[in-house]
Amino acid sequence: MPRSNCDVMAKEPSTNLESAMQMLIKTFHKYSGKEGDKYTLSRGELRELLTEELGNYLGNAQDKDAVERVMSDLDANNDGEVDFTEFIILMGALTVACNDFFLDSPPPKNKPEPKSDAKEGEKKE
Ligand SMILES: [Ca+2]
Ligand SMILES: [Ca+2]
Repeated sequence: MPRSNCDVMAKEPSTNLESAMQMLIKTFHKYSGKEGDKYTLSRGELRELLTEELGNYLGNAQDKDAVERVMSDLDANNDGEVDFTEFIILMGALTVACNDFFLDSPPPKNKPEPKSDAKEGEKKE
């Protein structure tokens, strides 16, 4: 794996996006380190992460079936654990879903019209 720019973890993030990356990594390890393999989420760890960190998005994460579903969706290599790559796919999918919602929202009213007709005729060649 290329590691060239991964020193982002070694220093203070200077942009929102860098902080977001750090938060994803830190949040994953906060839960993955609780039991079993330090670097993967067991079912229990996944449930805890979902309920404590993503309660707003996955309202029914307390529901055991919901956790099972997320787990089987995410566990691409079927080892019963969610590793960081599998976790980041969930975060990507959720972020895409949020972005779709953003795109579907009606634009605010009173959108200023761009005035592009001021120089009509000037560009004819
Ligand atoms: Ca673990
Ligand atoms: Ca897995």
